[in-house]
Amino acid sequence: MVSSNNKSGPVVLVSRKIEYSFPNSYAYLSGYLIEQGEKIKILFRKDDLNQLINEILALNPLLVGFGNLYPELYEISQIIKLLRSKNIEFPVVIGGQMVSPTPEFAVNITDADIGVIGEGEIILYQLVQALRKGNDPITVKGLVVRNKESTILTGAGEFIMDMRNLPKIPYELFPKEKWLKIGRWYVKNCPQPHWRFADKVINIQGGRGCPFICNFCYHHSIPRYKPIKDIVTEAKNLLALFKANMIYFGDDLTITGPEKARELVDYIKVYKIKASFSLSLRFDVLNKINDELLWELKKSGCRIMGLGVESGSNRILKIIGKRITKEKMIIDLERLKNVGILPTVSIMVGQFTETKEDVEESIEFMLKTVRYNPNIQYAFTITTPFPGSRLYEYIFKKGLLKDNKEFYDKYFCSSSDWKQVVNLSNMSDDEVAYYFDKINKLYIAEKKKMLKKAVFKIEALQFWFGRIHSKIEILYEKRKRNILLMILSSVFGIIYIIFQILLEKINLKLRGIKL
Ligand code: B12
Ligand code: SF4
Repeated sequence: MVSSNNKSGPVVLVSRKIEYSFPNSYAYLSGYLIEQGEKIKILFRKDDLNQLINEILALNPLLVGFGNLYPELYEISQIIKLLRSKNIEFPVVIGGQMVSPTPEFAVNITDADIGVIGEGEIILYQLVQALRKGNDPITVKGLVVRNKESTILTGAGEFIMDMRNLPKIPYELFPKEKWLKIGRWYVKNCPQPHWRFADKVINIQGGRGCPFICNFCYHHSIPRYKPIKDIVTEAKNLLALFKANMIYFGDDLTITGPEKARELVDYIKVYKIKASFSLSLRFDVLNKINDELLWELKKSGCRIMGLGVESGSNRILKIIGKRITKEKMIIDLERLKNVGILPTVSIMVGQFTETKEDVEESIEFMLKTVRYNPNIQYAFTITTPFPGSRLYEYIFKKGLLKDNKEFYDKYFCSSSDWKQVVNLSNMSDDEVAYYFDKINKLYIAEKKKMLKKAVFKIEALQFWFGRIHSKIEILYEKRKRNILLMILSSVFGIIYIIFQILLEKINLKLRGIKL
């Protein structure tokens, strides 16, 4: 039986490093456990894994938890390997998207004792209670448990049905210098007009699950939404608490139709919110929002709209399950340009049965929209059939891969983010790579044609200046007592801020974006 020898120890959860997004999963997990009176410690993964292991051991935890997205699976298995070499006396628990669709595989490949399937708040709490009382974890629903001889699935677990009952997020556990000033992260890593240097961004989750089933996507739970009024109230409180200027509605569930967009605009007015916001939307929803309401969204603060184009071929859009045509998407992107909302969009190459002609249509789509609005921010990916998606099922049905392990080996055989794991298209591997490269290059070339040269020079300056700033900060962190470095760091810090703000202003002007 899986048990813990530290029955009164804290629950230790090890999150990924915070970079450009707030870790919602760990925020809600810890919030729920704290509301139940549990002791929680959140650690963040670091480059020095031995130091991380020592920190975990020093806490004598009841259990240690890791997890979240599939790309983290390998690194987490390496951390668990190191932990195991210390003969630990507490269970290792994993959870998140990397576990839920393939639970038995995930615990076996990582050598974890227990996997939490689906939403973790209630299940993890029930597991914590069982471990504290010395009960067998197999009595808790929603788990996969590895006993010596077998792997046991304990059945469907409980989740929070009413989104109004989501726990309060214990922000004090998540260092705000890491997640609040996201504008600074963008300037240092990929300067773009969408995000501003001085942005302080709060993250609002509008719901969970999704009623659609795009063929590349996975959801472990049914769709549920928070009332718009609650979302806006939460935003108002957080904006005040963190003196933030921007709201990030990260999931495309916040606005499910024009009536929700209307509610959002109205509540923003009622609560007198003076902040910018980024909204994620499906194109079929944007299509139903008329021009007048779109203007109102813009006036109420909508600066960025995140949308998934995915393909410029109507045939592929149908296969994905997008319920929209390229013609309608082009009109919608033009409408966004007309009201001054900055779109961020994605296109994938290598979709199921995709041909060269389909990708050429995506390229044409991209070129047309960039010509109309060179401030569109595109991201291109190679289709990856992540576990849980319809495409993942397909690769085994069609015998393209043998099993979960083969997918894992192929996914983790290179560290590059943009690689082809399985070819689902009607193109050869080389052709997929060629077209992926082609769309990326043509995008950059078209932007260069459409925007003034100075824009690129300024963004390069912003980027390099940011890198130098990071280097000085690291140097200072290492030798905090060195007075000369302290003076250098603070003088440079002030010049840095002034310089970045100035560069940004010029850049936005050159791009024709009003502040
Ligand atoms: C916001 C978001 C992001 C953000 C932040 C992700 C993050 N790590 O927080 C960013 C933009 C960084 C991102 C990036 C990617 N994402 Co993303 N993302 C999302 C999105 C829209 C919301 C996630 C979220 O915040 N959910 C809210 C929280 C509360 O839910 P949760 O994360 O599922 O956590 C719950 C449970 O999973 C569980 N749990 C999670 N972790 C743990 C740990 C323990 C110990 C336990 C017990 C339980 C547990 O309990 C939590 C609370 O209930 C989802 C879609 C969705 N609506 O879920 C896709 C989604 C998670 N992303 C996905 C993917 C594929 C990616 C990328 C790989 C895309 C890419 N090709 O680059 C990258 C990977 C980045 C990386 N290096 O890991 C897939 C995952 C598919 C899969 N089977 O793994 C999803 C489901 C969307 C999809 N297309 O299918 N993503
Ligand atoms: S891609 Fe977006 S709309 Fe499609 S299923 Fe996933 S979350 Fe839902």
